[in-house]
Amino acid sequence: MINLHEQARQILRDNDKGGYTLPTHGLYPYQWNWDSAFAAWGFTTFDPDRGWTELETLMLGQWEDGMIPHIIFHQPDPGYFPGPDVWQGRGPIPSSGISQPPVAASFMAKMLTMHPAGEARARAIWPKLKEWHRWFMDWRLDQGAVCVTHPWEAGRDNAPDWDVNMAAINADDVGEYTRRDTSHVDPAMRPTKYDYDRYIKLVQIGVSVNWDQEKLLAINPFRVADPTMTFTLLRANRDLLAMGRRFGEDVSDIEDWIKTLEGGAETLWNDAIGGYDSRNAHTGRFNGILSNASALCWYAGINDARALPAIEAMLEAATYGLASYDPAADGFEPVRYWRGPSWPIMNYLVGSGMAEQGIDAAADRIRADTARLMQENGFAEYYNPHTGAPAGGGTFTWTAAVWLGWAGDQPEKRQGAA
Ligand code: 9WN
Repeated sequence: MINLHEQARQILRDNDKGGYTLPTHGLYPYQWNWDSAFAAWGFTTFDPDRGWTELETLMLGQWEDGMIPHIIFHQPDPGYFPGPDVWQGRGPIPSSGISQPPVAASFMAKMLTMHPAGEARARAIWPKLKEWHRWFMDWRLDQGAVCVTHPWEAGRDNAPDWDVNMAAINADDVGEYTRRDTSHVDPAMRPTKYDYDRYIKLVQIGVSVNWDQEKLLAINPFRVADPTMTFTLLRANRDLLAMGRRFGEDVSDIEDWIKTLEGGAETLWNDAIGGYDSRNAHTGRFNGILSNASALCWYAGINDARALPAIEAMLEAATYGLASYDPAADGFEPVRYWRGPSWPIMNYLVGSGMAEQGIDAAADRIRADTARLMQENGFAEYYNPHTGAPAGGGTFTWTAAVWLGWAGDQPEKRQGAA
């Protein structure tokens, strides 16, 4: 029998660029923020020293204002667009100008439990994470919920959540550019040109004010309060708080952030869909989208019985984990990126959160389904939630990490053995 653990470890080693890990070769040739946090956790299952290094390298990209960028361009690579010349980030290392879901503190907490000897390294990283969280609290709140200022910031790039706000962006003058992603992956599995024109336009808007957050607040046409960001930051602050207490740090502002975010999370509840929704911060209107991010409330420590029926229905409507978009909704596309596929990383965040909150049946199912995806189809970026067919990039770092840290852990239990 093929040893999936060894395969997963080999993927991490092969994607290791020495200090940071690529999501996958070719398609994503740089360090991505939330991918890196998953990679750090995955490495810690067999090489803790390398796991800590991953987080330390991520911190090296931190901007003076506290932001940790979504991509750090350690070495130029023509295989990805848009690269450092387009982004013109103003950090210590060339980078993008936006951030990504702040899961790093939560993975650091896990790593500390797995490898207590790493405490000195965790203590050195902790203040940097705190400044990053403060940056979100200073610049990204709408009624206490966390906003994204670019679809790439949520990590759910072409999710239907953004459609209304994207339609309000005029990208007529975006200019000529050549995409690279569609030379690596089937275009049917990627965002459309319409989407890319707007992604690039938003980058140009950020560059026009040198990524000054105050100026961007006034001119950015895209601002969406998002469950991914709100729930991951809430969870990350809880983990940061617990570690801060243990390290004897001043945590009073983190306690306040948690209260603010709990209030903000409640403002994302949309009765009309029976779920947590994204909200256009410019108009105050809900987007009416039930997604896998709607199911992150448990991960954030909010055990909300109101949210369960719709998520259970989404699980019933798919065969392999939680679809990224409600399979019953108009516009569901089973292989197009964040408009339908099942993503192991989201399955992990949702499934582990449910398990912590005692939602056992759904949690066990998500975990078993996620394991089957990898057992049957290897370590892909995402998968068709009906057939399990692999999609997007292959030999994917964070998928391998999810196997090592969660889905592939205790397989005998999942298979129903005593
Ligand atoms: C843009 C690396 C990243 C993930 C995102 C995923 C995808 C990038 C892209 O790949 O986004 O950031 O070029 O499509 O949507 O969540 O971090 O794996």
